[in-house]
Amino acid sequence: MKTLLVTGFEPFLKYPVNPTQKIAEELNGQTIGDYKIHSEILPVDFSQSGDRILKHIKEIKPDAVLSLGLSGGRYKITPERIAINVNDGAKDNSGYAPVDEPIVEGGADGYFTNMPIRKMVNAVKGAGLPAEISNTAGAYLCNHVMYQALHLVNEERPDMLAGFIHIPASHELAVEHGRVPSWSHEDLKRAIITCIEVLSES
Ligand code: PCA
Repeated sequence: MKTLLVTGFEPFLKYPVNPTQKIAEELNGQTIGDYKIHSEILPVDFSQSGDRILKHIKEIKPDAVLSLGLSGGRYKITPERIAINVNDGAKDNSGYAPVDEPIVEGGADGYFTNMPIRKMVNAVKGAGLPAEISNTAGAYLCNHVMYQALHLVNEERPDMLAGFIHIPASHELAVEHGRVPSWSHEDLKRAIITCIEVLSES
């Protein structure tokens, strides 16, 4: 049996609910294919989230780490292709808004995920749910944790798989927020389970 670390994020900015938190919490302890899942929730905080994901990886020693983030306004499941070495964006939950900062001083400009994202997209579509590869994870916290995990892969853990999936809002969030396209929690979770099944098979 292999171990998969799944991470979700806490609520942030104008989103009082983060659907990735509920998905991660519900998957915790489950077995999907060859993977036993261990979930953790990350803070939306530039000074903490990177250290937290690296600490979880060091403690849990997963074979793969799949991070989930909300992208309010997207209407498909979007596995991310690349993480870039930039922190730039709106205030995090501690009120800090970086401008054009490197995540890792002297680190690679970017890292491609080593997860089978094309197969994931095809499998999610095959399950009847909309999906496409995204070519930008932005420069906010989602890109930040994806970069941190892939930097570790490239520096120390070449055998570990690391990737990131942005998901649309859930109906629960859309009801609170008022103006964002949304999916049911069940469909969001089914899409993520489908991606984990692909990981297990490849
Ligand atoms: N989405 C944000 C950070 C936390 C989350 O769920 C992002 O896309 O960077």
